[in-house]
Amino acid sequence: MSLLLVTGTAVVVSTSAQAATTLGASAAERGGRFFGTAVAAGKLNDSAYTTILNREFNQVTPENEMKIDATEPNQNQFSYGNADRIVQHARSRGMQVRGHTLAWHSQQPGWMQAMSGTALRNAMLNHVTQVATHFRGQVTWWDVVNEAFADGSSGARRDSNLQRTGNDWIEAAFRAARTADPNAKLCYNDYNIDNWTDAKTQAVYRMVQDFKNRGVPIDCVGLQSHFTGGSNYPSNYRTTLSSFAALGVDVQITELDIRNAPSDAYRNVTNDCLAVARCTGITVWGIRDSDSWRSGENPLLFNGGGGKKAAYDAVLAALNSGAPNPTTPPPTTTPTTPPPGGGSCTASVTPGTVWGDRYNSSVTVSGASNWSVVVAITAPQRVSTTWSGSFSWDSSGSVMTVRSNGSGNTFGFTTMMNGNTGARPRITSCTSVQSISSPR
Ligand code: G2I
Repeated sequence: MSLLLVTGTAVVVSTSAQAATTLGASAAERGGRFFGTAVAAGKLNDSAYTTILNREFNQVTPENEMKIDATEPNQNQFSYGNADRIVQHARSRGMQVRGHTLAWHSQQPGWMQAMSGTALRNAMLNHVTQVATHFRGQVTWWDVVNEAFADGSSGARRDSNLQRTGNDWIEAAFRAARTADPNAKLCYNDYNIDNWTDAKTQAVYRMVQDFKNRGVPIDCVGLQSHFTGGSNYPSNYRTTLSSFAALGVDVQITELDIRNAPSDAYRNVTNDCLAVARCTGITVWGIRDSDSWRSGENPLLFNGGGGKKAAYDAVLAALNSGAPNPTTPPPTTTPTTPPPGGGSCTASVTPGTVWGDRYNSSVTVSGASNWSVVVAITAPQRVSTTWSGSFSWDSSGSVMTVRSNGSGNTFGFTTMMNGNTGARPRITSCTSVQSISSPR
């Protein structure tokens, strides 16, 4: 209960069970998460726009104003006016800022597009250093590198002038950003890395895993999550979020918009983020449908008149029914699949080496020392080699049950692809097994 004084009259208002009424406030109550939006400097004079911005959101990403062509239009001449305006608007209202983006193949100024080799590498590093230094202390997260992987099944880097300076250009950018702003969280950001089984998702996952293993500074992964007709919300989205998080990075949904704004998909995205402790927030890519880069698809939470759409209500309700602030710090590993029946252990898959015809996987179990994990393989793929567990198979040959055999909590196996290069093993359950020698 709290006491609210209104022009001298005491009014008693019950606040104990009152749900938050804005996206940002509700997200903040869910473990200090944020709910943000892309902002265009040119719209900060539109009061209908800023009314919604200031009321609903507690995080802002400049939509275009921190891109390379905006901040360094001529080599070594930096231009921060529009970006500074957005940062000032946000920070004076307690909104956190995501910097977008320091190194990208797109929206390069003409002078940079014309460069290559060592000159381009040095110009890129200088840009990262100068811009991250200018915004030091004002930007919570930086999209250090944006969209560096190719679409499709190759799992390769995207060809670009930056990529042609050498495969290490990404880690070089991250190291330069860390030096320039040691307190900013440094993120890799991309689209089409939402579906866990996509080659692009797996390739980005392996890069982040490699960076963590080698001590390259990386703190977060941004999933843009532009869901169009051809790139729908995938049912394994939560697995993707939790798998990246299990590498020891935060994850954020950074540019969310969904064609025609179906409430179900918006609700699912929100619930998936809330289910993963290290999913620290969601940014939608614009406020009203009319502000969207895909305005013809009406993909946002507010209509052109600034009215709340059904998807807005779905997101706010999902946020409000999420678990409140966790009392314990988020775990560094999160379950790939919630264990059935109330939860006895969790198992997460780490992708291993991939060859032309086969790939390795390892599975780590937490929460039990005697366990039984069921793993589903997609036919015609077949497991050919196993280690560090006791393996048995059902009659289809596609479902294997792995029991602990005293060799630790990680087991592994090799899967022959047999022509299906996309599918990956799925954990269907993890059960803690009572040891016979130690009855309770
Ligand atoms: O393409 C959607 C997004 C994909 N991920 C990275 C984001 O940075 C990207 O944002 C969009 C902006 O929403 C658009 O506003 O990036 C586009 C350019 O790659 C932006 O479009 C540009 C137009 O190309 C320019 O002609 C225009 O002057 O927006 C500029 C400002 O309206």
